[in-house]
Amino acid sequence: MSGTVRSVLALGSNLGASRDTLVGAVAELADHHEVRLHALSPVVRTRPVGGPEQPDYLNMVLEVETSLAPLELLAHCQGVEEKYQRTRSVRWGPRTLDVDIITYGSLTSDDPTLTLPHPRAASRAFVLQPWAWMDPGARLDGRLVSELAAEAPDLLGLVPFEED
Ligand code: A4P
Ligand code: MG
Repeated sequence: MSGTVRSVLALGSNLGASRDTLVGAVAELADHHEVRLHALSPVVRTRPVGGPEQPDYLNMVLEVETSLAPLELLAHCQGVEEKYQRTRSVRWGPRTLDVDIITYGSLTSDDPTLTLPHPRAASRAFVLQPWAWMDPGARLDGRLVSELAAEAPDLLGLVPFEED
């Protein structure tokens, strides 16, 4: 791969066999000749933020190195969501798999099709805390991700995931 960029992706699932879905999704995301897996966070169990009454989520983040252009990476992520029969009925509603692009190098964009960095990431512990565990020096909007996580309102509802 030439001309690669590091990108942080966030995964979430709260329907079906969420743990297996996350493991499968990581494998599918990395199964592309222009994507290389660089780092993985631990899996966390989180209280739902926003949306209707719904089950807890499993969340994690990963960092990839890619030569895909931003919209190509988004299409790849959406292709993986579709493999898990993601349906988009209710905004912030329950889902088998959500894959969001949190950052793409240092690119910023306010395009609604692909907003970068992800507009809600800086206030969500379910993204920030696993990211800080994966990469303690990571920064977002010039701030340490670990500090942003400590300030996020949903941090108290987050616990490391343990198998039943
Ligand atoms: N889009 C724009 N920017 C991006 C980006 N950086 N990454 C567009 C990915 N997609 C981006 O997304 C809607 C549109 O956003 C896409 O067509 C894409 O072009 P979607 O995945 O279809 O819809 P969504 O995920 O329901 O909406 P949204 O607004 O992305 O939801 P969020 O903000 O991702 O929140 N609570 C816990 N504990 N854990 C969770 O994982 N997730 C959500 C979803 C809410 N509450 C949660 C969790
Ligand atoms: Mg999404």
